[in-house]
Amino acid sequence: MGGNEDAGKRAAAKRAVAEVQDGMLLGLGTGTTATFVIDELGRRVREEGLKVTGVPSSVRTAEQARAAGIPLIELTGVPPLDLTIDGADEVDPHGDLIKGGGGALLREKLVAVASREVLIVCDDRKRRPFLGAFPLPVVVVPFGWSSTRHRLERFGRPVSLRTKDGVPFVTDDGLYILDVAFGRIDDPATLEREIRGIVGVVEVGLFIGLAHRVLYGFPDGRVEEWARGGG
Ligand code: A5P
Repeated sequence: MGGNEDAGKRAAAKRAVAEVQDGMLLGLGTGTTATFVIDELGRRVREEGLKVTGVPSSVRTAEQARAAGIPLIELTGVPPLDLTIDGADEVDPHGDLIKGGGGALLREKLVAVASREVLIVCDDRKRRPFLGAFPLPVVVVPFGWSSTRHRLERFGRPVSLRTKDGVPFVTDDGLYILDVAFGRIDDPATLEREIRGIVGVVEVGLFIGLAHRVLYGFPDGRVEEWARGGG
């Protein structure tokens, strides 16, 4: 954490917001990088008169966006969102992601799948040769959560209930999160299907094939772009 990492996040966020055009319906992600996105978007709304409408992926993001002067609506899917800008915890060479470190992965995925384009912004250090060093967040129903945890343990990896201040962390939708320390995930698409098939699991923080582009920010302000299907 710290200044260098923030500089990379801020550079990627600024580059992403520069692409936003008048009239866009925008998905707004959650997390520290998304915070920089909302700051910059709010600045453009206030100073340049940019006209956009945001669809927030968390209560936290909604509060920040509202305070920044960005008009908001809830997710309906009709019409589709023009663009979603969100962060990630890890990105692999295929543009597949682990998300959910901030606990908002369910709403983030709902917003992402309702978008024509998903643009990921992150510090360059989130770029990984494979996914899984970051514990994989799995959203579960509180009822019977420890029984769900036993079923997740069949993958042979440590599973822990996410807590905050000594009590279970509760998502905006009243759900719990189990973090699974895979270490290395060789086949994220198959793993996503297998985990989602477990009774009690609502969603998993693997975002496969959802990101269209990724902007990697560096501490010196440089930004590198990865695009799906690009050279
Ligand atoms: C929130 O649930 C997450 O998916 C975030 O997008 C992700 O954890 C990245 O967070 P930071 O921007 O804070 O690193």
